[in-house]
Amino acid sequence: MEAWFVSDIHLKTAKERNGEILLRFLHSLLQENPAKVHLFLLGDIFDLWVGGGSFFVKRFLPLVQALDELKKAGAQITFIEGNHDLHIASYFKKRLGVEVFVEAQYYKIDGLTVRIEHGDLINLNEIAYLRLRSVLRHPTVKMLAHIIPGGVWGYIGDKASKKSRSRSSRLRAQNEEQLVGMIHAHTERAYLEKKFDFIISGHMHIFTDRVLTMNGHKVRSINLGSWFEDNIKVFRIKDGQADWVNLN
Ligand SMILES: [Mn+2]
Repeated sequence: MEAWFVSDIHLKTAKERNGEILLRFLHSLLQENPAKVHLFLLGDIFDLWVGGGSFFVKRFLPLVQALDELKKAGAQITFIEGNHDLHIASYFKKRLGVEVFVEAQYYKIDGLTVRIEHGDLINLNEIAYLRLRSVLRHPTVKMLAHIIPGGVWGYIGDKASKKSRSRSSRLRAQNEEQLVGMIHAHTERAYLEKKFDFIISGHMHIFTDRVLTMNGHKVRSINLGSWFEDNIKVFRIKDGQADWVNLN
């Protein structure tokens, strides 16, 4: 078993640097042992993808094709939606056969219990966002997501991503340790709900990988960071061993 965890690439096009790195990575999985692969996409892979129309499929076509090939070669693919990729099941699930979820999920990987989630519920101070999240997740918006043409979402997204960039630089200005503290507090809250060995999230754009002790049980708490860095790395659990793999 070979599980890979990727999030927060925030791709605007398939052709940009990170689009090419992702494509190369998907092709490498395809060439090695795809039937052993479980690829976890933990949200905000795209800077914007709303609904199942052809607009976004065309925009990211080489990547969509690579995911399709990987799936057909026997890989398992799980996509947890972020706050930038919304209502994607009608394409990813129906057409590509990718599992799509919004909320946290648990998987048994080589005997380890792994909780995965996007991570947009970690920072409880983001009240405005949490409100927006419940609006975006409302069934009426889901319906609209399929009625409004992709190009319109593209326009709204370009505006929104300018705002969200200024928001993330504000977040970054906060003490990084404070954000890591939130990730760990979330780890504790989640552990009380249900036990696990690993908890893996994105969204916070903070690379962190720490072993915490919960009721005498060692838990590994990971945030995948983002692809806004110079060094791109992804997390892997292979034959029960976990490590980071550099992609460039
Ligand atoms: Mn996010």
